[in-house]
Parts: sequence; C-alpha cells; structure tokens
Amino acid sequence: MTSNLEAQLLALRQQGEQAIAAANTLERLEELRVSYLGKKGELGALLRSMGQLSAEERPIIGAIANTVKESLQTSLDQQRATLEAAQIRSQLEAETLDVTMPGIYRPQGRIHPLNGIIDRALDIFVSMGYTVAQGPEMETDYYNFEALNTPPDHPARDMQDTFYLPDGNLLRTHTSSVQIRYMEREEPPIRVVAPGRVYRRDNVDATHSAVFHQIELLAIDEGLTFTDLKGTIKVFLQTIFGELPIRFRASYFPFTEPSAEVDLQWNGRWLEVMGCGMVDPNVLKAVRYDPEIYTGFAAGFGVERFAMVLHQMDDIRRLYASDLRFLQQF
Ligand code: 2NL
Repeated sequence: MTSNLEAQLLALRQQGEQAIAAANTLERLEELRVSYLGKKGELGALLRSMGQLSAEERPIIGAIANTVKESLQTSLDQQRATLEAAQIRSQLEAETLDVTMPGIYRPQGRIHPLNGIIDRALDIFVSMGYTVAQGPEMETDYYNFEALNTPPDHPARDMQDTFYLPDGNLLRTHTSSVQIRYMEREEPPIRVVAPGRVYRRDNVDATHSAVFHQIELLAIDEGLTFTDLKGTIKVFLQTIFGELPIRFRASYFPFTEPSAEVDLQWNGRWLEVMGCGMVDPNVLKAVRYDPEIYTGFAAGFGVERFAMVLHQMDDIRRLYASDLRFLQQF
C-alpha cells in the first residue's frame, strides 16, 4: 500500500514537472496549477486516499506528499517567472520606437501681411479701450446706407458701385453697418472697432480689388470733440508708421460732419491713408441716441492700402495670389 501511493506521488511529480516545463503560456500554466494542486486536483485525490494507510505509514507518505507539492509549486513559480519575462521582452521588442528616425517635415507657417496689419491695428485700439465687433457681409440697404445718412440718390448706392443680390440685399461696402448694429444693441459710451471684408464693384487692377479689408472705429460719448478724433488718429498712425508728420484735410462723407482725409508724410510725399469725421447727428438719430447729449467721431481705412504703403508693394493682387515667394518675405 505504502509503496504504491509513494510511487503514484513520485509519478505525479515527474509528470507534473514535465508538463510545467512544456507550458508555453501563462494560461496553460494556470490550467496545470489547478489540475495538479487545486482543490479538486490530482495531488488532493491522492491525499484523500491516505485514509486507508496505517498510523505508521501516514506521516511518511504525508512527508513525501508535501515535498511533491512544494516541488510542483516551485516549478510553477519558476515557469511563471520565465513566461512573464518572455512576455515583457516580446512586448518591448514589438513596441520599440526608433527615436533616431527622421521627423515628418512641416513647413513653418506665418501671419499674412493683411492679418498682420489687422492684428496690430486691433491691438492698438483695444489698448485704448475699444471693443472689437463683427457682423454680416451680406447686408440690407438700411444698415449699409439708410442708417448712415446716405440718401437714395447718392452715387455710392449706384448699381455700378455696389454688389446687389437678387433679393434686394447687398454685399456691404464698408464695416459701418457693423457699428450701426452695435449701437442698436448697446448704449453710450461706445468705443468699437470693426474689421472685416468689404465689397465694391471695381474693375481689378494694381490698386483696386472687388473684395478688400477695412477697419472702422467709432466713439460716442458726452463731450467728444474733433480734438479727441485727431489725438486718437495721431496715436494710431504714429504707432503703425512711426513718428511721421500727419495732416487733416477737409473732405466729405455722408455719415460724418465735418469730415476729413488724413495724410501721412511718407518718403517725403503726402499720402492719403484714412477718412474720418464727427458722426453726423442723423446717424445718431437712426440708432435713437440723442444728438443733444451725445457726440462722436468715426474713422475708416483700407487694410490693403496700409499694407502697400508699409511694405512698398506696387500691386494689390500680390496680397491675394498666395505666392509663397512673395509671402515668405513677411
Ligand atoms: C474711409 C473712410 C470712414 C466712417 C468711415 C462711420 C461709421 C459710423 C458713423 C459715422 Cl457708424 N462714420 N465711419 C466715417 C468716416 C470715414 O471711412 O476712407 N474708409 C476706407
């Protein structure tokens, strides 16, 4: 009886160790652990038959059973460690990054000269307390002309000058419409600057484009005078162009009275760079501001014109051509 059980235990150990050594996955190893050492495993089955043994035989066989159990457990632990190490090694090999590989070349982008001027201009006005406003490029006759004191027979309203849409709307010819909308929803004091695309029915040449960019500014308050307008324009222009002489020359716009053109002395010549004036009382009335209480000033300029003067360009079309040989100079 003794020798029979002993032989069975030793056979179990040999068989178990062979199987463990041959296990090549952690899952297979776990199956073997359960089938040899688990509660319903083979070692347990042999131990249960120890009940038949005599009192002298039992401790001897018990000791053998313990060594078998320990040596199987040790083999399982070793094989688990081996398999885990192999798994980590293959994962490291599979997921290796070659940090010496060349990168993917992405050309450096830069700010378009028009956006550069828009950014600089907005920074200056924001630093003076102005708010940036935007609005629709398709407008009604009211916001583009009527509210701006531009009578129906004014030449600016001519079909030759403005893009009209079949539904009677139009493409805005200035960003003043944005400021009318802004005044409708806000109350004075107002400090607003409106950059954006505007449209004119011009034939395209070196100095004209049917689509261009404008920036307008508007201030409404109690007690604003032409002096406030001059000071604001002077600070703005001299920040952009440097400390050059500027002058104001009488002019006319339907929406301002008095109105002026602003000239800048650039390379010894007077260059017209902006239009401006005191907001016409009729414009204030259109947005229900009392012209007896409030006055205001406004000004507007073309961004393309600024870009051409600043960067000494001779053709406005270069600004739209997306030719990198040109754009990379800025
Ligand atoms: C120019 C001249 C100007 C304005 C724009 C304006 C706006 C409102 C009321 C009154 Cl809401 N005026 N804008 C005033 C004078 C001149 O622009 O040469 N632009 C390219």
